[in-house]
Amino acid sequence: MRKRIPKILVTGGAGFIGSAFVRLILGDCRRGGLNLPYGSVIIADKLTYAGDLKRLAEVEGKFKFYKTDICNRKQIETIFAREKPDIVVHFAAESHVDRSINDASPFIETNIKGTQILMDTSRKFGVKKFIFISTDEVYGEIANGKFDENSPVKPNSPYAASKAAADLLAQSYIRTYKFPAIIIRPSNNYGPWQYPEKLIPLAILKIIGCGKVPVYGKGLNVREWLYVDDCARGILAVMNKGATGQIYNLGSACESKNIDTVKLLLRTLGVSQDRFEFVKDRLGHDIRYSLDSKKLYQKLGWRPIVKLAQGLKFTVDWSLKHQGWLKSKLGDINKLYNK
Ligand code: NAD
Ligand code: TDX
Repeated sequence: MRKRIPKILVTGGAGFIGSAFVRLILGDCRRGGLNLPYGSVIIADKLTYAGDLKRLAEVEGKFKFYKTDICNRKQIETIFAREKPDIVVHFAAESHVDRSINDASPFIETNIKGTQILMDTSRKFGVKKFIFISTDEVYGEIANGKFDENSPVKPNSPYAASKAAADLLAQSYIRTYKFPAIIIRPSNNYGPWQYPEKLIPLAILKIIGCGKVPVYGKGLNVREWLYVDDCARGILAVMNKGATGQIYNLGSACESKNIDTVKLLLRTLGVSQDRFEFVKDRLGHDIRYSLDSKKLYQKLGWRPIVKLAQGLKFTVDWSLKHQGWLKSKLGDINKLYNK
């Protein structure tokens, strides 16, 4: 008898990481994809400023799309009643720390309330696996050493606090209802199609526009950089082989100070090393994130493939070919950073 193909509902599938995951699962098996047939991938996305269907152009016609707000319980229940998903992969979120510092409200709504509504609806309709995309930021900062999955949650920004609240709510549903959730905590992603509010695409956009890259403080903050396609493969490994009720860190172990990341990026772009400026620091700026991802490496056999220098090269090549897309976000970015 042929195995039934599971139906996968992806929230935030028009976003940066969600779209990479959708392109992977709808893509070629030889490239690690699942080549899923039409009808088995359903995307629910509000198409906020951060959502863009252009990211899905290469798999157009291969997925069903619902423009919806995850905070709208009625609409979400209607979608679940119609589609009866087996698996939910939940990416949808407000994702930018600087915006959360300007106004936490949409973060509380989407990241906390939206996650609650999705989990309630998943329980009601008997979803078999609910993958929640959390973040390394739930742990807060760490000057030395690494966070493993048992480290306490101590978020610092309003964004991180909203993600930690949702992460803890998922843990409470696991314990209380035996809810079949799996929590993934990825480190900083970068790569094609990232919205140019985040450091790497913002820096590229500045250089394309003949400006300088704004580096917060003295550029000493450390991030663990994960190429987005590696992240998508990690999430797929968890979806296929992860145990429900578990938490998995998803990091690259590739740490870099912001100033070094920016200088490497400037080299990759082939421009002078002085095309950056130190600017006012972010409020409450976390000094360093660092994940121990042994659990995922050892139990699920996932490994990141793309090293930072190579990933930046891919990202720069892609950006130079997609300058029109990056520049189309310039008005919004200027508004965000009050230019
Ligand atoms: P993104 O901002 O690029 O995309 C978010 C997507 O969610 C967009 O398509 C947006 O339209 C959609 N969305 C927002 N609010 C919604 C709502 N109320 N209802 C329905 N859809 C809504 O984000 P990303 O960088 O792709 O991040 C995806 C997930 O991964 C998020 O949960 C984020 O917290 C997490 N994460 C991101 C990173 C990173 O480095 N980008 C690292 C760790 C974890
Ligand atoms: O202009 C800038 N200059 C600068 O120095 C910007 C936008 C950022 N930075 C610094 C702040 C951080 O130390 O660069 C680092 C990276 O900043 P972001 O790209 O804004 O990412 P970060 O704040 O680290 O959060 C990211 O990683 C975890 C994602 O945005 C989150 O969604 C994810 O959960």
